[in-house]
Amino acid sequence: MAVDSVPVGPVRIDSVHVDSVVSLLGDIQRIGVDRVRGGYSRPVFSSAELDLRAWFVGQAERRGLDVETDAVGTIRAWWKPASGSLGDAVLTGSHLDSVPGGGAYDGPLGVVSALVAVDLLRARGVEPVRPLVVAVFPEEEGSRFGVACLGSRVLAGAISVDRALALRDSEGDTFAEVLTRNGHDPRAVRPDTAGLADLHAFVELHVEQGRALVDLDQAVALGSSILGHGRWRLSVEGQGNHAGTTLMRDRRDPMVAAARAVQAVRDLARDTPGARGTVGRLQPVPGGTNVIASRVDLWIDVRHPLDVVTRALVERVRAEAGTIAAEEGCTATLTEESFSATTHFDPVLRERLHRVLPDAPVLDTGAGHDAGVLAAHVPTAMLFVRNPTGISHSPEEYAADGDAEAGAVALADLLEDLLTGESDAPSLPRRTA
Ligand code: HGY
Ligand code: MN
Ligand code: MN
Repeated sequence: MAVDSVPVGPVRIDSVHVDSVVSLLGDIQRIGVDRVRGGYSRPVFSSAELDLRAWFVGQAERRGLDVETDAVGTIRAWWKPASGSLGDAVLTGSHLDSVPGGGAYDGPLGVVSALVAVDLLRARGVEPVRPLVVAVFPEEEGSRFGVACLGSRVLAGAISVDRALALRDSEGDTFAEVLTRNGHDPRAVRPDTAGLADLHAFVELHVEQGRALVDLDQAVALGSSILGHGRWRLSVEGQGNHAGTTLMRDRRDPMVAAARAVQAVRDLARDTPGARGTVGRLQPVPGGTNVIASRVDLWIDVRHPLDVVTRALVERVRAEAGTIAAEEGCTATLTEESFSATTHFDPVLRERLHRVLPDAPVLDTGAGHDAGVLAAHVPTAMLFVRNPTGISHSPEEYAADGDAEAGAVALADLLEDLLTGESDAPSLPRRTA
């Protein structure tokens, strides 16, 4: 395991150009800035995310990687070994799309660190015996089409192609239409579980979205599991009307029922140990200041280590929302939009990687990732980088320069072990497709 000095700013090591995470993040720091919310808004296939994609392809091609983009918009940049098959590849990477008003690191840190890891491996003179693929997954946040990890779910067969292509954004455009508009052929969209099963391993680096590494005073950690999580849409129907001419006793105001439902989500989740319940998005129709809404849609994010508890909590929300709606003269319909079971990362791979990074703590996470979806088909691991604020999905998300560079070095260490196969670790379990 080579331990590099941690370069900040591009340097040349033995005639190899080694970028730094800080300089590459600096390249993209003006793309997708959201002047209203603060932070970044980079929905998949928006002009901002397209600019980030183009930037990534340029960086990959500058490194001599062979770049391809599949029908669902997953970019793969290949570092192919001098000889040998393209099978048994090691996958790394993350996503470039963001939540509305998101931070600078959620997604891009994993993509940028993978590019720097390629530089570091080359500067070390590493000769991979198997390919390395740096991937950018589309729509990890589900901010445009409502389903998180949409691209990796399609690849893993975790969502039907028909349902994925029919998903609509807030403008009413389907995923199929947006793919077509961006030069992809929706008819070519299909799962690729065989391709996933052929991978040697997947390691995703991600900024930590909590404070554990701050409290542990460590720069990086390995991941153990991802909390099960799901998204449900609650639609409350009432009677739209005029704010001035409608007496209070005559109202069936879905906004009031929705507000009570938000409180109910908080109360029920707070009363369920280990649960998290969030309403981060609420949309009245038509949404006028002087208009009693006819309908209010709100989206509920519920998470818990035990999927059965998540489901039971959601059923209590459904019952409570129904009661509240009836009391307000409204109706309420709760629809599941996506669900990811609690995922435990591959213990054999994690033990092998822990031998490479013996000081790295092992952390679970409450945040979903493409790694959580692919883990069903590929031996998968995550590498977290310290976030001093512990805040994420916010402009306050942060990674100190030294930690960001240390994360890329740690990723290079892990990839070196996986790419050269010189570890004495037992071989990874092979998955059936
Ligand atoms: O929602 C999540 O946990 C992830 O950031 N998509
Ligand atoms: Mn996120
Ligand atoms: Mn993320």
